Amino acid sequence: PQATHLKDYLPPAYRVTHTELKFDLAPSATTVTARLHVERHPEREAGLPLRFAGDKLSLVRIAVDGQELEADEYEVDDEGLTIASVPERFLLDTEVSIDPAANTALEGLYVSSGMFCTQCEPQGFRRITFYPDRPDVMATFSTTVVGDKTEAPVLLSNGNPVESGELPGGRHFVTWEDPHPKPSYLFALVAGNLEKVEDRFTTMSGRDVTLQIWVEPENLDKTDHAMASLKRAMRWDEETYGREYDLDRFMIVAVNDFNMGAMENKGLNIFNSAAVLTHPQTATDAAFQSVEGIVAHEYFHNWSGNRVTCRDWFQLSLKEGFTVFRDQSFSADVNSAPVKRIEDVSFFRTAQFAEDAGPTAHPVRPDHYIEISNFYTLTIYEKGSEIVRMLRHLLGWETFRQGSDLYFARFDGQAVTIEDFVDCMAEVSGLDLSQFMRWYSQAGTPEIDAHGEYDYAKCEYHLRLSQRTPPTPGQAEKQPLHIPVRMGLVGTKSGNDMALTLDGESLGHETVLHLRDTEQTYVFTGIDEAPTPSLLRGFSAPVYLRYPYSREELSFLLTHDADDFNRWDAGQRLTMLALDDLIAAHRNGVEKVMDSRVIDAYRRLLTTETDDKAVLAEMLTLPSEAYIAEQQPMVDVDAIHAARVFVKQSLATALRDEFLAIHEAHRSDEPYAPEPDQIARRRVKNVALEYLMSIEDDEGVALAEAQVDAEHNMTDVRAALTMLVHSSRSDIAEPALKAFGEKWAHDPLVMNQWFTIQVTRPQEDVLERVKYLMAHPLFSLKNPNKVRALIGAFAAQNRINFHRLDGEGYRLLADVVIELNSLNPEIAARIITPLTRWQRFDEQRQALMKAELERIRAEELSPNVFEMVERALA
Ligand code: DPP
Ligand code: ZN
Repeated sequence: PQATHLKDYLPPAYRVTHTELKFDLAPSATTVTARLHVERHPEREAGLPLRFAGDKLSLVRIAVDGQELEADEYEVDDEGLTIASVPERFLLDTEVSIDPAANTALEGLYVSSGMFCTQCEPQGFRRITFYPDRPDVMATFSTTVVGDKTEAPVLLSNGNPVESGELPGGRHFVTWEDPHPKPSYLFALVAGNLEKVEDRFTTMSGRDVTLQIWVEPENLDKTDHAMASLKRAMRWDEETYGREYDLDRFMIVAVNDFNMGAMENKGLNIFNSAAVLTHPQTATDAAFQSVEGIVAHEYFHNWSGNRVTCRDWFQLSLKEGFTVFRDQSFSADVNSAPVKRIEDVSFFRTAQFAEDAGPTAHPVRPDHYIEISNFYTLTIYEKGSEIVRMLRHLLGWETFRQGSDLYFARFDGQAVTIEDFVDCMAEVSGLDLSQFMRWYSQAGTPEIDAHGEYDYAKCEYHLRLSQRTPPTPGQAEKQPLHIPVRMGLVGTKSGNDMALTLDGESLGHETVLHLRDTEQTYVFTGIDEAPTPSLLRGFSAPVYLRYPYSREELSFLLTHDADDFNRWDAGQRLTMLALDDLIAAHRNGVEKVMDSRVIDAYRRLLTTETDDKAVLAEMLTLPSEAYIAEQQPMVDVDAIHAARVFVKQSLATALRDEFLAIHEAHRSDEPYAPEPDQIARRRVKNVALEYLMSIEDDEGVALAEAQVDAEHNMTDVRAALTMLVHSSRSDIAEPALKAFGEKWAHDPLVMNQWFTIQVTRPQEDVLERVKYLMAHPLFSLKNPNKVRALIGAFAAQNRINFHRLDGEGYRLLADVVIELNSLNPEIAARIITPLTRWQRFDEQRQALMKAELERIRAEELSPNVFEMVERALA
């Protein structure tokens, strides 16, 4: 497979301004008739051949301006259609036949649970018809869908329905018109036996919009939360960004087999059922919150993505980074803002840092790719969002909003670049953002080293910051970045932020330092007591920050830092120092001793009254094994696991009564609601129970068992059942697991949780369980959610067993990758990720992981898996 390079970008030779489609649906032989209004692109020369993409299409008929083409006038190969000579402006008519039932890749038109649906981003449309399948070709669409009246009573596409009727042979049709020009990746079609829940929304200018969520009939009771989230998101986007919805209806459809979370097709969002369906008995709080965020994300794309889209796929973060930033801000506004930030950063520092440090590291705007589907990554999405967040902080909200308004006004209906976005921000603010643009082109996580010195005699505090970005594949040399470092100095006696004066300028109690050079020193004057610095507040830039904090300083910040995020971070750092010692002790075979300062800090947390339960729950949560691993130079999975278990058990033993009291204080029988306060209480309660269960305390076990039996809501049931299944109390766990499995056998989303609970058990025999469950009648490699719930969860969350020294965990994953490579290349290329991170482990594991990668490489590979393996072994 060939790489595509950003530097080679050219506009297409021919573009399409209007697209008329007709689908005659049948599972194994659907006919797609297309009439494309084609013209030469004004920026390209005349007389070029026409080249449209097409993949797995059987061409039945082709005509230019009504004239059927002779066999020697065109050519069809594996990647598309070529016509040697075409007029400046013409109609292209084609008819192709496709096989949706055989489409297990889930790109283009496919059948899921008996229903037709599409996924076209990034390059699925070329599996539907011959087309310039690239985001800079924007056309209006008119789509007629013809289907069987009983099998597909509902026929949906983008825009507004303009005509419908009966046809002979028990068939019917609906014609849809989408007046907004759009690229092919936003095309959607759904047909099947669906039912809808309907609501209304009045926009800020008073227009009435019909909102519909389409689901399989048995899921009608699981749409309330998505609908409420949609209305909140629509209002929020009006109030916060001044963005109004622009069609008469907005539809969401839930689909069981889906590669992504959801897709922002114009007016017809298609969702993975896991990202839309919720019910207190079937979905956890985390699932409720994730649905809220994803519904908002896809809705926000209507402006940041659809009205203004990407010129080419290298600009993917233009829409994704900005939209993730928008959905994170929305979730922060409607839930606990500090907790949203803590959760996002903790995920970011675990997963994106790992990506940035590994062989698949790439810039937020990559400069080449083999398979663009491989670039729907944490770097493009989450690091892209962090960059937009930095812009928001550099400009201030008001100016940032002006920049956003300018961007939408100037580029409405166009396909643009990341420069276009950043230039709007520079224009409204007058800031020079040229150095800032390096964030988009340089891969790798920058490291900041900070050193502070207090000069008693002069009442000065000297803060020295230096930055360095490590080399990444293809980028040996790095330039310094423009890094905003939000900070304060906390008075050691008062515990308050001190007044900051820098170069004679008074800056208030908190400021943002602009680190631009490799090294800079800041001299704060009038500092009359030794301060403890609180740096990178709110994680103001996506960097590693190193500062040689003592444990006393961290305990101090944990209590006194005015920034909630940094208070949490101080706790994490304190725990990390203890974990480092314990990891070393485990490796050296010496006795482990618990740091009493960590116990004291936890005791204070457990016994001090706090209003913010959500933050408390975060503070009580230990860093995950994956997070701890990211902090180590070389990952020792067994030592990390043992050290973390030791900390958990030591805290549970020392603070048993406090944990019991906290659990008791946060119990409640009120009816379930997915509201921040209730969610926080359940979190605190279940975190406390987890500590008690780590020592299998009798009272803790009884509480867990009772919580499963009570069946009050899925959050509590899943948490307690997981603790039991992961404990040694199989006498209680096995019957509970069995009952759960029987009760929910009909609900795939619940059964996925049942798979995950089992494959994440720390017990050594879990691999047998994974294999057994893969043969379970409810498991299928063809369903991406099941693959993620079983294989993905095992590889990512069960680190000690995935990394077994006999290599059996690696072998299992490689077998799955090989099978998925032909079924669903996109999912295969994602699920392989843990194997690509071999560099971080000891030699023995490195050899085992590389051997599996080599075994995969010997297969006949899809471009997706080929690219991942090549990068991993480069
Ligand atoms: N559906 C994916 C998302 O919304 C890709 N656009 O991020
Ligand atoms: Zn998106």
